[in-house]
Amino acid sequence: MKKRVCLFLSFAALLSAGAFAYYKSPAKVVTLTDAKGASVGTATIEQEKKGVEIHLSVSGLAPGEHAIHFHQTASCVAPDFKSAGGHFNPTGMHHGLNNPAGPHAGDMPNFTVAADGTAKTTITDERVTLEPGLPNSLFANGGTALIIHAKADDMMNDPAGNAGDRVACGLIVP
Ligand SMILES: [Cu+2]
Ligand SMILES: [Zn+2]
Repeated sequence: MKKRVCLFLSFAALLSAGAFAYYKSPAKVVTLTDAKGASVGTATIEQEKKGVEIHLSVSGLAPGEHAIHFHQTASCVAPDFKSAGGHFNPTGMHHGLNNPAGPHAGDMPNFTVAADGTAKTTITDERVTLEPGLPNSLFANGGTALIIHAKADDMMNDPAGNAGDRVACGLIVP
C-alpha cells in the first residue's frame, strides 16, 4: 500500500515537472550492512527535481540521533568502513550544514532511531544527483557509499562533524 502511494506521488511529481524536465532514473535500492556484515535495512534513493531523496528503513541500530552522509568511495570494508573515505565533496567545501564555509555535497541532516532500534524516514540532499556524468553525481568515479554513524553530526566541524564510528554502510554504484 505504502509503495503504491509512493509510486503515485512520484508519478504526480513527474507530471507537475512538465514532461521529463529533469533527469529521472529508476529508484536505487541500497542495502545497508553493519560491522558484522549483517543487513540493517535499506535506503531507496530517488532522483527528485531538487537533488535526491533517501527513503530510509533500518532496524537494529542504537536509539537516538545518528549522522548519515554520502562518502566519496564506493567501498564498504567492515568493520570500520574507513575504505569509504571522506565525505563526498566535489565542490571542495568544508564540513557542516551550519558551517559558513560548507557544506560537503554529501552532508545531510541527522535522523532519529526509535527506542526499538528502527527508523523510517525520508532525507533529501539537494546538492547531489543520480544523473551520470555530472561532478556531483552519486555515481561519479565509480560510485559513492552511504554511511550511518554512531553519533549525531554537529553540522559544523571538519572533517565529519564528530559523528563517531561508522556503524552501517551501503554501496551506491551504477
Ligand atoms: Cu559519514
Ligand atoms: Zn561533511
